[in-house]
Amino acid sequence: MNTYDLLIGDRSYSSWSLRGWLAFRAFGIPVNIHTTRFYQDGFQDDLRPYYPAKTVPVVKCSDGSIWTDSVAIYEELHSRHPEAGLLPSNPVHRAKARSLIAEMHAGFGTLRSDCPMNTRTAYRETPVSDMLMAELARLDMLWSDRQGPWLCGDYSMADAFYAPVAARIAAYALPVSPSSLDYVEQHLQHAEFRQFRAMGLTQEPQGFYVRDHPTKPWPGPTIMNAKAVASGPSENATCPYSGDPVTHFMELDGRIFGFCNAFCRDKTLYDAAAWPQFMTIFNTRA
Ligand SMILES: N[C@@H](CCC(=O)N[C@@H](CS)C(=O)NCC(=O)O)C(=O)O
Repeated sequence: MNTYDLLIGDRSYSSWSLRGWLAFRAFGIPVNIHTTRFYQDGFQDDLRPYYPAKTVPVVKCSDGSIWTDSVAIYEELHSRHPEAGLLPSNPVHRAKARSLIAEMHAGFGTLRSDCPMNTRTAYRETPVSDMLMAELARLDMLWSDRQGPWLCGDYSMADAFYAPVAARIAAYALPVSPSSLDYVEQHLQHAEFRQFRAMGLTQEPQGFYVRDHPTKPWPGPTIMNAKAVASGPSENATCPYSGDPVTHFMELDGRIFGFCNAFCRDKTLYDAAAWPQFMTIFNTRA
């Protein structure tokens, strides 16, 4: 059985990384995650083991192959794990999913450059050029014909490719149809999207992505009000994620929970309800 190493960029900002990460994590395919940061000296060093990759996401498979692009990543995973459901099994829906993915991968340049993904901040309003308006109208058209809450039946890679677009519409308060707003809301509620965002919040912000528009709270689901605390004891002796002994602590609802390191604690702190492993402990009274 092959193993996979996935290198991604800043979780708050790297839209292509979100797609690559969802290709594994939204479909239950095990993967070792490695993180790099843009605009820092280490970026080229971090990419070197993935030669000839120039960008993230990139996958190194234990068979020696390197997958250097988000489309290559999900297509290769789909070929190797056809049962995982990255693409719909219905041929008509599958063709539609591939068309939607291709259009996203090759297009929407104005949306991408005017409104870079930033899941740390939401703006009350954003100036919208005619070119951006035309791309939003195209999204309204593409998203209006959905098979249920998601684009092509069950959640598929078509949805994963549009997850960063949904994040942009939410963050920049972009004008789209009520039906498109429902679809955006689906993404904001999606557990894996919420997990990726929560992990991003554990990292230092990068000033490059900040825009000078009036801000508002992130429009996703209400976050449970947890806070880090210096010491235990906690209700749980072992980390909900690793099973290792607890060393870092969090208070929620007047109760103390423990984790094996600061990252496990903080990703929970930023959106506890997004993590089924934690919620299993939370929903079991000690
Ligand atoms: N076509 C690539 C695009 C990937 C891409 O542009 N990644 C950005 C981050 S979202 C990146 O690595 N930028 C760093 C750079 O260009 O130096 C894909 O789909 O994977």
